[in-house]
Amino acid sequence: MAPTDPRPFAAVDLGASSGRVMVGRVAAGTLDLTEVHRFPNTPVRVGSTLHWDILALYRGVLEGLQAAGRFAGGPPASVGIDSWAVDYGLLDADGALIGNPVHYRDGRTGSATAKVAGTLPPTALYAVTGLQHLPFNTVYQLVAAQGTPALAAARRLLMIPDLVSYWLTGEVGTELTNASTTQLIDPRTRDWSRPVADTLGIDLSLFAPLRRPGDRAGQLLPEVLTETGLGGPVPVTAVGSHDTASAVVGVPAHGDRFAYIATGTWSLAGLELDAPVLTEDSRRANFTNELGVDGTVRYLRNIMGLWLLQECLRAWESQGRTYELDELLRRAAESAPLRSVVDAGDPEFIAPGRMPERITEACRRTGQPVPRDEAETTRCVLDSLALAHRRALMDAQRLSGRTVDAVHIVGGGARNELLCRLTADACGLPVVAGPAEAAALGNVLVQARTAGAVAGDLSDLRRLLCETQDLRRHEPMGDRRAWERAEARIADGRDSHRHSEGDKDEQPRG
Ligand code: LFR
Repeated sequence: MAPTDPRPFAAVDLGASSGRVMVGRVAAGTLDLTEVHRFPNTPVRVGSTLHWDILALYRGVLEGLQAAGRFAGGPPASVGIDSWAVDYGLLDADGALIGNPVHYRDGRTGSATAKVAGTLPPTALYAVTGLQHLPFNTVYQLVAAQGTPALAAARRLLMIPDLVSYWLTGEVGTELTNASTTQLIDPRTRDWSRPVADTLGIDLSLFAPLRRPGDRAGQLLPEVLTETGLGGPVPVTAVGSHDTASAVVGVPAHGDRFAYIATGTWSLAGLELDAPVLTEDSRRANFTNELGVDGTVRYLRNIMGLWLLQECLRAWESQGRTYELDELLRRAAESAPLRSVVDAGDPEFIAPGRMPERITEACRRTGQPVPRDEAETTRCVLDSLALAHRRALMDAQRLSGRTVDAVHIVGGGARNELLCRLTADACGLPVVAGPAEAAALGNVLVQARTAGAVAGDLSDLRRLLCETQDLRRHEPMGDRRAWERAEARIADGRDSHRHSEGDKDEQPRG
């Protein structure tokens, strides 16, 4: 093989609604990505607890690696794994999984947030970890699990991508970008915060040693090679195993005057910084400082994202009304703009179920007209997301002192032209849409750099994306004052909601 021949890398990318295995072929000037296997990720409620069906996902990974080998005509040069964050599996003394990992949308952390706030005030927790308050952060899950037989029997805790990596290689490790979503890492030292763990009674020895994106994470076990039909040896490389970390590597930006929105189930809207912002203003605005690839910080806020629409579609389907997304989006585009908007940062939308009704209730509560049909509900969701994108990017610039000239929308939402157009209009900035598979591309690029198929820093990797990926540009249009007025409606609604809730544990909301 000539040194410049593209080499195949397999990216396992597990999302909240589906998993996929992609093969990326990489060389200087070349970056092609092909999906070789996609499988559903269907959570299962057992009793009152919502679980991930982790073995079904692992089967999908094995089938995907087999498909990758067939597609590439031989074993991939390496495998990398990324997934959603915060969730974990527990292993017993024999290394066997104890129970199915619990889904972050499960309600078990209900009282743990107040318990943690009572032990370690939110201000102190933020000053050390810089993580936004989300009720499902690993810290809250672990405090909720304290006293359970499962946690008592646990000898190891592996985050979801690290668990898959362990099953593939037999080796344990805790990849740093995902570890930073536990709320147990200090983003200044990029290491565990022992004071936070000790104060909350969390045993840090449960975690395997930290590894960084680009580190070697082992080799596929002989039984995995047999199962997948791959000839060995096949190395597994640690990538930005938090899908959002990989997605941000996959942002096709020039320079540093850009914002990104990684869209999918969530919208993760923010900036890439060199150092964390740990101020009290930042905490109040509920901004997070997650760790990124190559020493970067992902300064962003979680926004409910297309989950709102996915849940509406699911609710309508269960009532026998199935819609084609394209048709719904076309009708939404023709619906009256900004008729009613909801706060797409409100944690009240985290749990599954009854989404159209919950959106209607939120409109009613804030004195706005309720959506009259599915197209108006869809428009309300997209207007609300665009407004939340605007709010997050304005806050991120104000709080960090970094200003931007363009917004990159990557991930599944980059295919949603209406969402991209509304975001450009709301932000008053050009939006560059694509690539939709940014997480898999970021995953592949970090592996390819470790293997020597490409070289350079993030800006070099991004240059390759700019040269090879199809991107669409949306210039901002329309009257920005309409968005300001809609924002005022949200702010009023939020204040009155806060007062009626009594601002229970003084946790911020984005
Ligand atoms: C996106 C994501 C977000 C994280 C959420 C829960 O897939 O990883 O970054 O906040 O899922 O893990």
